[in-house]
Amino acid sequence: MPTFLLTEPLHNGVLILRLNRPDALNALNTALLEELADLLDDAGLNDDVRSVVITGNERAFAAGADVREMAGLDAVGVMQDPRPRYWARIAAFPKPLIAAVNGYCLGGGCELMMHADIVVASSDAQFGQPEINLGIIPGAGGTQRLIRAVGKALASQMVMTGQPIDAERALQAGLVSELTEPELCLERAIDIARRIARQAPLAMQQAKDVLNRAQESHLAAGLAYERKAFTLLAATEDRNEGIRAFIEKRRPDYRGR
Ligand code: CO8
Repeated sequence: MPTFLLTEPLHNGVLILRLNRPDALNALNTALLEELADLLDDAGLNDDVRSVVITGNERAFAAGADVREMAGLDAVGVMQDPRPRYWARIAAFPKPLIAAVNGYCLGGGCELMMHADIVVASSDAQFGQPEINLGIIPGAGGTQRLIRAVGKALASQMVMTGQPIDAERALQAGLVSELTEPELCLERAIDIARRIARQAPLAMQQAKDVLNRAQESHLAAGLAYERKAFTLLAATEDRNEGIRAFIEKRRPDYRGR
């Protein structure tokens, strides 16, 4: 049974995951990351799960990797650390992942947030990569994903100074897609997740795959990849259903086939 992650019963195809280490501002220890990787693996295989919302509490999405746990690791310990494997499984989650971020979103927490496809942030959220203050650097994609999200100057400033940016700045920089009042953040993320959950699942997974590919490939390769995915979807029943429903002026009934 998970102990550091709370789940809510699946509703309208949306699974809600809540990071649950309130005494440590949801610091991501190894056990929490393993639970998260396991849950996302299961959600990826469960046809009833169409989208996932991940959130923390009102004080913190997550304040980083667990510094106390890290303190016990020497170079060999870091080399043998199982966490990179958990991060890889989180990154491979094939369905839409929406983060609802209140409060601190720092270090490994910011890196986890950047694994989400869509981020809704509360006006009180703070985003940062403070690892430099500990004599280290981000180790779960923080340099690479941040620079792709906000560009070189702001990413360098955040990584090199360790100082966080506020929610307004994160919105301007494109790190998050929407801002809300603190008490509305989760609700808005669930709204978005529900809307996504109503769409054709195979098209949604292809959309995620192709969007992610854009971060890793040059334009011509990305366009070719998009074209292949677009063509593949022409073989699905849901594509025919979607187009037929439009013409017949009714709601589509998608089956994931
Ligand atoms: N790890 C462990 N415990 C934490 C962490 C953390 N990252 N952050 C907060 N806590 C704990 C505190 O120790 C404290 O516990 P206690 O009450 O037992 O002393 C409790 O949470 C509450 O925290 P504070 O009392 O410090 O709360 P404040 O409101 O005063 O301050 C801050 C909030 C500013 C967020 C402060 O807690 C802080 O600076 N936290 C550390 C932030 C940080 O440095 N994060 C980066 C960590 S390093 C990292 O993420 C590297 C990722 C690499 C991943 C590689 C994987 C392979």
